[in-house]
Parts: sequence; structure tokens; C-alpha cells
Amino acid sequence: MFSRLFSCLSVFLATSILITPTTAIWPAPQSFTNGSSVLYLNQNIRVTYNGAFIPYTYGYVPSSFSSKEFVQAGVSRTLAGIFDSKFVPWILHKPGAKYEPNPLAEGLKWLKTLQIIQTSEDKPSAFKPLAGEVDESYNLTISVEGDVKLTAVSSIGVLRGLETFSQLFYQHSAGTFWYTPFAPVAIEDAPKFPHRGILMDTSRHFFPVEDILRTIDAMAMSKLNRLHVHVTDSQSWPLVIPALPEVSEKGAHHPSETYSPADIERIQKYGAYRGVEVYFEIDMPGHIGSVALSHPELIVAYNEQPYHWWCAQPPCGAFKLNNTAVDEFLETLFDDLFPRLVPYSAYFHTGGDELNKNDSMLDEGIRSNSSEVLQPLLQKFIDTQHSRVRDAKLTPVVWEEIPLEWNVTLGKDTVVQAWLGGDSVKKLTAKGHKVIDSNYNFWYLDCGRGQWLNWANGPAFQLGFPFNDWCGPTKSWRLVYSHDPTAGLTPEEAKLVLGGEVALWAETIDPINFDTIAWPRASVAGEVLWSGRTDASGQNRSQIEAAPRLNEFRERLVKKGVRASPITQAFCVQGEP
Ligand code: CP6
Repeated sequence: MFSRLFSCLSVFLATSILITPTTAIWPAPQSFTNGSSVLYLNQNIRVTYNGAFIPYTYGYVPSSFSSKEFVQAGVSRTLAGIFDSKFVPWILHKPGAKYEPNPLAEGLKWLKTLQIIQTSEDKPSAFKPLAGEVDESYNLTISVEGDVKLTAVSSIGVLRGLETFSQLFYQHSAGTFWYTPFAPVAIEDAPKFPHRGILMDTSRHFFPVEDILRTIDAMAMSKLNRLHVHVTDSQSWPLVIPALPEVSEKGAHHPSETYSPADIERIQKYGAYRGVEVYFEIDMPGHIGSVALSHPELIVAYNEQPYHWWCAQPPCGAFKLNNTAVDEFLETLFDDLFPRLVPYSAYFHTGGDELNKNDSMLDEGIRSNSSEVLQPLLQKFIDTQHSRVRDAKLTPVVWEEIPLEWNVTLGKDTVVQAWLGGDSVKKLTAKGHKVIDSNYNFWYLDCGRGQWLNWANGPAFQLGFPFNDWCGPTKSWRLVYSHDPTAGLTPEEAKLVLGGEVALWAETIDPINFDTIAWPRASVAGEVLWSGRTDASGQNRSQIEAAPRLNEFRERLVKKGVRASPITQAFCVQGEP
């Protein structure tokens, strides 16, 4: 007994020593109290929204972008999600667990009403907000009499509260009984950071639409609200542009591995209905080599060797800077793409990472690798592209190298994504930039740490690095949890940090292993971004407390059909036999 307690300490505490289970909401709400009365839930619960009856309809899809439609679909998904009896043998069903209520002994008390009150009308931009424009807060109470009250300022806040509500419920091992053992409940909740995201890379490997939709489901469960699709890179161009059909025809890995305009709209709508904004990145002027397959005249250094001379990863390829044909190409591309993105996205990411100065040696219009020559050309390139982004009513996002390495001046609206760690968030916020943090030492989920150590002498490099086998086993959830994007910043600097994104660069990820690599570690960053790294008393949130909660949340992901990895061995989470 002692040794099991010792070796499994964190998970063991919650399941075996306490007779009632601890609540396991992920991410943790900002404030939370609960009791230990049992309430059962069935489909007779009466749901109202601002006083009007809301029917619960299995599989309901909103017929328009209205608050009522959003909430009705949210209620329907939430109840369907609770009542889903999919049997996954190793999770959630632990017959005879000590804490499971006995309805024969204790009687059945039912939840009667779910009263949803939205205190403000949604703004027109409610379903594609800039970070901070939508209030995601909510209050949730459950009385021992069985009345639920969910109050929120916005319909997205309602969705966040419904997700929390669903995480209070368990299916009884007897079968079709669902209960919460926690009444009365009182929760007040709001996110610490407005931008809580995941980067998906659809260039190194293609992900069918269904995989992206399932990712959005898992994001909504984790209260993550931004899906950043790094849709193109030098390795492939899966994005169909009807005005430039040749680009994906030649640039996709395979003709079937493309996203049509209808696919893109389906993904964006699916996200919007769940409070997840989908936004796209076309990385340029580096990381754009796949355009050479259809427009070789626009690109330098595509598949030029030795690769490391030209870029960070084969097959390289960058836009020519200061080139009218490149400009015309981008005008056609953006005129086609932006109007389709705008109904659902507030942001558009123009990339800008890892641009190698040597590329312009191969540009007959430049023939130089001097920063003094290249900087003004890059400034002009960014100015031109960003004014197109703004004209389309989108807000530009760039990688940190653009302001920090190249000293490009950016518009005040522009958001900068940091990834190189060290003091780059500090430098960016000190310059007054709004920042999304994706520190690769903590939040690149595809890679372990120290991936660059000794890299230049390693086997991948000597083989001309066609493989990224320098990128080792992945980071633990504990390491992901340890990162605070605002650590070391002044309060004024910290205010400029909109939040963060975990990245799933896809060199060694495809639909076969995406879920196990992303989940539940992306949810762990989700808790840092929603609840904050520190609790109300200013202490770092305890990993001992978090572990059993994360384990249970992971079980909910699995039940949803997300193949999330286990965080520890089953022996540690099953409690006493
Ligand atoms: N692709 C692009 C990548 C990376 C970046 N941009 C990357 C760099 C270093 C590591 C992992 C990924 N694969 N377009 C950097 C933003 Cl360790």
C-alpha cells in the first residue's frame, strides 16, 4: 500500500484515499466550490435561453450565425456528449468504484432545469473576434434542488460554461444513468489569456478534413480558441486557389491531398460553431518552395544543395524579393483567398521565419546576401503584403524574425509570434508588439528538447539532412505545464502577451499519430493559458493536483474519439481493487 501510494502518488490520491472523487474540470476554473450531493441527469432537463425554451436535438447544426442558433447547437452537443454511451473499456466505467453512488440506497434526485442567461447581445464580430474582443467568462451554479444556472456575457461564454457543465458528469456503471456527485456547485470562470491556440502543419503531411474537425472538438473541450493552420510550406501546397489552380495541382503531395474552398469553409464554420477561430498562414518569403513546382520563375534556391546553405530544411525555396511577378502572383492569390477567409477569421499569418540571406545571391535582380541590401526590400515586401491583408479586413501576424532579426517596422495592429525562446517575448513586448508565445523549448509538441545540440555533427546533417531525425522524443506534459509565457515580464509587457500556441510541426506527424502527440499535452498548455500558471494565492499550480485531473480529462478525450496518450500506467489510476 505504501509503495503504491509512493510510486503513483499524484493519481492515487484522488481515486483511492478520498471516498468521493475530486472534481476534474480541465482547464481548472478560476473559482470553484462544490458539495457532495448526487444529482442524476436525463433528457427531461428543461433548457431555457434568456427565458425561451430550447429544444435538445441530437446532431443539431446551426442554420445561421445567430446567438440563439449557436447556443441551441451548443446545448445539443453538450447533452449528446454526456449521454453518449460509447463503451471504452478502460475508462470512466469502473464498476463498484467506491465513490459511485448507489441509487437504491440514496434515491434518485434529478436535475430539473438548465437556465442559460446571456447578459449582452453578441457583437457582429462575435464569431471571428480579435484576441480580447469577446468576453468568454461565465458563471455556473447547480443547486441541490436540481436547478442549473449558466450566466455569460457572450454566446461563446455560454459554450465555455456548457463544456464545464459536461465535465461534472459521469456515466454510472449500471448503464443509462448519468450523475454528478458534486452538488451544490458554484463556478466563476474566465480565461487569463484571450489567444489559446494550436498550430497544425498541413504541408509536411496532409491531414484530411475529418482529422482537423476532430482536432477542433478536442480544442473546444480544452477551451482552446485558435486553430492556426500552417497550410503551405516548401514541402507541399495543399490549398486549392481557383484563380491559380496550377499551384495545388503541381504543389500538393497528391491530387487527393488538397483543401477545396468548400473544405476550408467547412473547417472554419465547424470551428466558429464551437468558439474556435480558424486562421491560416502562408509562410513567406522563405518556406514557400512548393510554388516553384508551378511557378519556378518566382522562386530562388528551390532544391538547391547543400540544403543547409539555403534554408533550415530541404527542399528550401524562397520568393524573389523586389520582383513584380511575385507581387502580381500574391495579388491574385490574396484576391481569391481573403474574401473567403474573412467571414470566419480575424487574422492572417504571413510567416517570415527562417529566411536565409544567401537565397538572394541566386536572385538575378539582387545578387547579394548583405542585410543592408536585403532589409529595405524585405520591409517593402512586408508593407505591400500587409496592406493587402488590412485592405481585406484581416489583421496580420508574423514570426519573430521579421522585427527582431530583420528590423522590419510593423504596423501597430500586427501580432508577432515568438518561437525562439530566450528573451524574445521580452524584447518584442518591450518594443510594444502584441505577442503570441510558442517557445519551442516548451510548446513545440513534435520535438524533444535539445534537438539542435550537436546537430551539425550528427548523421542527419552528414546525409544532407533529408530526415529530421535530430528531432528526438517529445516533451513531457509536466514540461509543457511548467511554461509561463509572461515569466520575467513587467506588468506592462505582460499585458501585450495575447497568449500562446503549441506547435505540431508535421515532419514526423501525420493522421496516424497526430492525436497521440497532440493530446492531452495541448490541453495542458490550454490550462496554463486559461487558468494561468499560478493560482489565486500566487502559487504555481500543483502538478500533484493536476495529474489525476488530467488523467480523467484524457479519458473524456478518448471517449470523444480522440486518441489521446495516457499520462501514466493504469495501475496508478484504477485505485484499490
Ligand atoms: N517549419 C517552419 C518548421 C519550423 C519553423 N517554421 C521549426 C523550426 C525549428 C523546430 C521545429 C520547427 N519546421 N515553417 C519555425 C517557426 Cl525545432
